[in-house]
Amino acid sequence: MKQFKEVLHSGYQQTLEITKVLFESKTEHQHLVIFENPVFGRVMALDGIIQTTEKDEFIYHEMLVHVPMFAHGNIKDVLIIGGGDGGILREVLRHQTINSACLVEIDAAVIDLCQTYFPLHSKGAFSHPKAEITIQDGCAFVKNTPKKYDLIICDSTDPIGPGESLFTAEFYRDCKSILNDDGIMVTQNGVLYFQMEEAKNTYTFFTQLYKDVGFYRAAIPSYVGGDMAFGWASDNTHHRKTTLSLIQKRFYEAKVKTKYYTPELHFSAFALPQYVIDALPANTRTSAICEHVS
Ligand code: AG3
Repeated sequence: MKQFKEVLHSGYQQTLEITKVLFESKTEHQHLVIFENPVFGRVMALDGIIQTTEKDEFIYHEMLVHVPMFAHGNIKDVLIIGGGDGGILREVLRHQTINSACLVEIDAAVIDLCQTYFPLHSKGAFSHPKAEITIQDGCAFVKNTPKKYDLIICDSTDPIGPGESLFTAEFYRDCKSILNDDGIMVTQNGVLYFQMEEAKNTYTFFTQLYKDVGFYRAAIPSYVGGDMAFGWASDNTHHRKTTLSLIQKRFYEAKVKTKYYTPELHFSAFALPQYVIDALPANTRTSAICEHVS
């Protein structure tokens, strides 16, 4: 039996059965493989690390989009860094109140191949009139764009290879300079149990830049290891603490249909386990604790 062994965490690897390899090549930037697995359906891996699967993608994409969207309530312009599979773009475009969704992906091959092999990730989002697609390194884009955004979603790979620059102080600084005062930035920050250092780094950089910093969580089975952390940064200290009743009101009015996200999950996702709070830098960690104010 053919197997895919993921190389991400030291001392622990997940192995997936491969029923069929659908595509494999070295793109301009990374090694890309798409294969079929009995549990997750089609799976895409970059440089040996699973990026997305047909069956569980909805959890990650819905949480990375709808939590900041409904916490804020008036997002107009969205910037997506990475996200070449189109899943984030698809969820952003479910919000009919937005003006524009700009996606910046370094690897054109990821967009092309995902449209072919994962058509339900983008569901036509790449040709939506509000979508603006740029093939460029996200770091260079955020340094040079004259535009400002209400929401920046960093749908990156792990900080290895091309994704490494998306976890630096410089990148976070440049993002802050193109974020509107009331805006929110969210990031994929790895699986907390295995990748705490990564979460700590982002947290430290964010606390140097923003008034309100935290994480929220969701477990995505193919990102093995329990809760994945999503980084949160904003100068508006209220967004992270938006009340459940307001989130519910916004969600029901928006008529966004979801498979994972609910207002109740949104509200509870900000609560952090004690071991995570303890691991965050002591001088800054009080802001990670989420007090919901009514
Ligand atoms: N990008 C995030 C993959 C992270 C994998 N890391 C891990 N398993 N700890 C996903 C792209 C989906 N649009």
